[in-house]
Amino acid sequence: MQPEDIIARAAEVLRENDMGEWTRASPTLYPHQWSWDTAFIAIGLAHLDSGRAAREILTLLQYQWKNGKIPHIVFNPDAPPESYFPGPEHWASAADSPDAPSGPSLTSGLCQPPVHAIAARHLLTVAEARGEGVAEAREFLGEVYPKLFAWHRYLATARDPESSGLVTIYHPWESGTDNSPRWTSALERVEVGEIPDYERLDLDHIPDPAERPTGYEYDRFIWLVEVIKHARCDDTVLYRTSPFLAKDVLASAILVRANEALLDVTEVVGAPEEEGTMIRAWIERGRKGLDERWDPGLGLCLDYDLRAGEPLAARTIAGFAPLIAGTGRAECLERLLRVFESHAFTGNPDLRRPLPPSTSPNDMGFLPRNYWRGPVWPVMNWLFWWSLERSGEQKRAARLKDCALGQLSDGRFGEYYEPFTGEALGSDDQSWTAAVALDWLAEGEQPLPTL
Ligand code: 9WN
Repeated sequence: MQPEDIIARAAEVLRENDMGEWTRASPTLYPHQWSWDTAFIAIGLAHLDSGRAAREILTLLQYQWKNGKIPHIVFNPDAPPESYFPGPEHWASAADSPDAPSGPSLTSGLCQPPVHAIAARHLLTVAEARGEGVAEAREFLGEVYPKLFAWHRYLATARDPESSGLVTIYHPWESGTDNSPRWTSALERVEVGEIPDYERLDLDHIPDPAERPTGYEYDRFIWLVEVIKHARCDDTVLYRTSPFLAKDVLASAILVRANEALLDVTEVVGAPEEEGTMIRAWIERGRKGLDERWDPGLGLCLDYDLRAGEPLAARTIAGFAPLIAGTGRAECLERLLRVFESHAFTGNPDLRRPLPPSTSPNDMGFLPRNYWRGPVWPVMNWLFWWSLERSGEQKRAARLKDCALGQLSDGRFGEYYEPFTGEALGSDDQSWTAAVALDWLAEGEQPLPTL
């Protein structure tokens, strides 16, 4: 496929998944609105229709919880019954939380990595570059700023009572990298209590169950949902009771960059000076927190299990968190780049393309077809490309982008890809895959379609 065909197909995928004011994550496997997917989708949509991109984010924010939390799923009331588990019925009791948005129960009680401010800021960048819709983009930032500030404050307080600079999660789904070996040992320590009978609806939408998490993992995922519902999603209670309590370095790194984006927004919207001061402090604290989780032996940054009181050793893409955060320590960045390009990651000679496998082929938990245990995720390629550009690594960024686009020239817009064969896995026509392709190609010579 040529770039113009990739653009046309990507726009078609977003059109097919467009539900009016929001976009489903994929046609059948994920018929609802997901939190971090929304942010990436808006980054792509910005090139096709800036107003629609703004509405994508605004729709999600309508369901923001009173404590600032942006829920990880907003359920589509029109999705076919039995299309996704756990669906809205399963989360119904989360609406009992005093922090839940009023109205019918339409959200999960979890959250996901905070890409939203990066996406919101991106809308203005795209408008400025195109010389079109700048006033509207500024107006949009004025509308979302207080909500994004509340979201980041929630993460900096309720999700970090230790003021460590690192975000705490109660469930692997909150990391967005659900069954990554990052969480294996913490999950092994979870003793599963009584869980309701459930059916794995996800397995109906993919050709091979080996591409999805195992039953062992799902039992733990569902048990943790029970624990969270039982605590009425109360952060203070969960700090006491959740058997899974971990500091997530990837979400924390994304938060550092999202806070930088939010700081830019404070200037655009003329936010109170003390809010800018708070955001600056969060950025500094986030970088320091990541520094403290650096493992010199592995040359990676490691998550931390608060329950066990120990680092969670695994070689996964999350280990490159300081690269994403743009950490101040040059020796750390150099070492990270060496590891990124070593046999353990993109330099592995057997890879179809030098793209980062979600888990290193040298890690014990590596499985090349299984979800976050090895496959390459296009949306993560975008995150690394974007971070490399921001770290002044233009050449490396360009190489990564070319390889990532080469992978997408199969036109399938897979959710993830087998690293050695390049086969598309999981769902086809995944919205965020199409969105990042559009963002990569939008600056080229090719004319862009409208949505
Ligand atoms: C659970 C929608 C989401 C992504 C996650 C990805 C996957 C859900 C699932 O799909 O998670 O949230 O059912 O497997 O892991 O990152 O946001 O695309």
